Amino acid sequence: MTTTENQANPIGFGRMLRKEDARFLRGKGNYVDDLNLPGMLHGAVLRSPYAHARIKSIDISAAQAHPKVKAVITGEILETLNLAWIPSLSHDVVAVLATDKVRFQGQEVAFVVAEDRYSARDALELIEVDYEVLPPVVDAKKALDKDAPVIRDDIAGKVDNFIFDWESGDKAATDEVFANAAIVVNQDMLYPRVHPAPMETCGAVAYMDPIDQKLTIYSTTQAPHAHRTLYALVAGLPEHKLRVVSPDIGGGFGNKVGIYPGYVLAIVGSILTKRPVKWMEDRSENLMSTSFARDYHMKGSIAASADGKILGLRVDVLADHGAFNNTAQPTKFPAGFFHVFTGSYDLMAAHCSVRGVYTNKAPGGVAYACSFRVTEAVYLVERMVDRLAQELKMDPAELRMKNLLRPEQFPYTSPTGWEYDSGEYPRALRLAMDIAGYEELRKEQAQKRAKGELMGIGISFFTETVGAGPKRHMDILGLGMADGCEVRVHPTGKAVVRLSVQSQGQGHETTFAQIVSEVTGIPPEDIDVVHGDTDNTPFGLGTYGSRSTPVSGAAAAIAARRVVDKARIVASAMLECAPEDLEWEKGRFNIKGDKSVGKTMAEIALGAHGTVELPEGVEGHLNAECVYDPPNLTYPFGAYICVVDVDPATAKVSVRRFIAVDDCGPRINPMIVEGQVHGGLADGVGMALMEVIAFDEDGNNLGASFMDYLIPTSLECPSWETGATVTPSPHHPLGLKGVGESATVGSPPAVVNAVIDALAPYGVKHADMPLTPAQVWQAMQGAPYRTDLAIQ
Ligand code: MCN
Ligand code: CUN
Repeated sequence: MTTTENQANPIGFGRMLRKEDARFLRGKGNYVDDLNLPGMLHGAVLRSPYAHARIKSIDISAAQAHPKVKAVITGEILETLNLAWIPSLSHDVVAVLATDKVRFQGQEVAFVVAEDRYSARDALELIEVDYEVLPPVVDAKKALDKDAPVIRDDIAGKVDNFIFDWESGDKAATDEVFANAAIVVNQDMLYPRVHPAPMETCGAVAYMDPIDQKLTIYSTTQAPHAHRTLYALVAGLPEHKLRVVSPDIGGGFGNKVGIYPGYVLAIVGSILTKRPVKWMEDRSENLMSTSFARDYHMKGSIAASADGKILGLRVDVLADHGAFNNTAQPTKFPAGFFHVFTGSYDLMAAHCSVRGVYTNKAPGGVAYACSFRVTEAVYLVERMVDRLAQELKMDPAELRMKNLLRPEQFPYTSPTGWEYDSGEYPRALRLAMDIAGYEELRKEQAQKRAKGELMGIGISFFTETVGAGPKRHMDILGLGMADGCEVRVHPTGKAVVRLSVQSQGQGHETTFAQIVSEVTGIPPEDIDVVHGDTDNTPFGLGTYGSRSTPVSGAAAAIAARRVVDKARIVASAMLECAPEDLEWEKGRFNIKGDKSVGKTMAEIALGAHGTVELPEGVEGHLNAECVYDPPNLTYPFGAYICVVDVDPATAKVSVRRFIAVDDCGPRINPMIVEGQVHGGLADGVGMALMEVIAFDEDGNNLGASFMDYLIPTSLECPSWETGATVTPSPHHPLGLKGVGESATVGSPPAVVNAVIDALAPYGVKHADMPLTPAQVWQAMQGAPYRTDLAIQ
């Protein structure tokens, strides 16, 4: 595989400016809210002010009388269409509009369609809802109390807030390992509720064409094909009369995977009014009612020998899923991929159990660059390893080096049954330590500690689990997780690639052109990438779980290879030789041994569309497709080191340095990969230090604006120092692994480990995220200043 580092005109892999930036940098992107169809109406959602209340009555008469209002929709009206409740992605139902009760603050209660956005919002004020307020439960632990109010009394026979019990690993073997271990460390920790908070909120424009009865839904979705099929299945709409378009998307981060009530309401609004209807959330609606992430209460235990060989890992989780179990993950995985929690270590036995509970909070759980809960899994194991290092008084880098899986152990089957494809872990950690100057940093820390200054060094090593399917294991409501790609070379040698996945900022228009370029030799600027439109792209499950490169990227590579295979036959017909007499040189076929006689891809493309006679059974034109069902996930990994300073007077944490070594196999475009990593690292600093969606006892969401939900800016982030190792995936046709969520998954524990390391002189063993000054200050009050606890 060649890599071209030429910015101007590369063929194949290498640094190349993003094609899509030509419009983004000029402010010419085309987002859902930019769409203004003739005659378009505007919808607005009335939301519940209460976390838990019975709806006694809804009076819409005044709103209906508003001169600019065209329709007012309630749950009662949706019931007549059989759309008040829709199936969730995880064996539950979700209310589109509340009928019996509201179950979280911000839940959808009614929908107004009006001539303009302002009138729609004004008319919301005219709707009279008579609520009987009920006691809410926002604490996952209290939700399981016997006398806790039952949130889901819509489910026949439901008498508690319990959703599911699920476990993985060998409990007996783990118990035995723990019983015989020299040292066992226990630690409770919370991964708090956070929100992906994409720059663009969610929205849709729906239009039912009254002539041909075709419904087009422009929406902020990461998975247009899956949405179309689910609309067809749930609403009974004919799928060939449905078109889902996701135009430019201003960040998804998992927030735009599921189907939100607003999308359905825009569709119903258009069907009722026979006009296009736009619905766009505002920021508070996005933060209050769309998919959140985490909310995992974890009880971890780690067992080791006295000299620091990790033997076993155990975790018991209480998973707060909010009012509806609506997490967007492969349907057979109620806890997502959490059971990959043994991480990057070679240990004997492991067991995890997860209990899901309902609370009066917005539903969700899997969003925010999470790889289906690998985020929580990595946090758990990386904090546990650091806790063990603390107890053993061992350097956390040394402890990791001692326990990391070794290259010769791959392919490796984890104690909970995951088959890691490839890895060279110690090399990545060593590289990160070299970039950081780890040993020097420890010396500096010791000197600072002697002066009472608080400096911390935190390490995290993660293994990511990305690229879902294979479809025999993974599906979304029965739709197998495979993806399609079509490559068509035009007569003049330019090409179009049609993808089932959808970019929300990841740069697919560039990297997928580079994949096809790498295989065919056609320059990437001559390859157009089409995505995000079900009428113009092959079926597939969409972009999340960093699956585009592992799955759709493989489909693109294979389709492109099929094009090259066909090009050989066409070239042989043109050159009047046997196909075997030709030799491939990226972008052209030559007669073996004579480079002066050959045909370029452009010549071959013209030939394929021309008059040359092709062998019996070979059709004209130059195109191919592939539906790729991955044989396994890919397992990218990385070693992260964070250096922080904590102000002893104010307890404020400053991230001084952050070193990230990522291994995602070969990099299609190193610049884009670095961008993905930079963004994820900022996410990690945000979650570790400032982001949290908290609730008061009445169930009021305390993070419903960017004044309250803090996200990091460049001021909180250092200049990232990145490095790379390259361990190809043995089963991907180009060796590629995904990377889109790696840094978000891997970085929070590095920051937290650094802060706890800085606080070691205070005897602090753990503090939950976000490590705000208040939180750090509290932790520091636990014990007087001591230097003997410091890891040397
Ligand atoms: N890439 C590469 N070489 C590799 C692997 C990836 O050049 N070896 C490139 C890819 O071609 C792609 C990008 O890196 O352009 C990310 O690829 P991949 O890891 O396959 O992830 P996806 O494209 O499937 O993106 C999804 C992932 C997820 S799940 C979240 S959440 C997230 C993330 O991407 N959301 C994002 N990164 C985001 N970046 C932006 N700007 N916006 C989001 O919403
Ligand atoms: Cu979990 S967030 Mo991404 O998989 O869309």
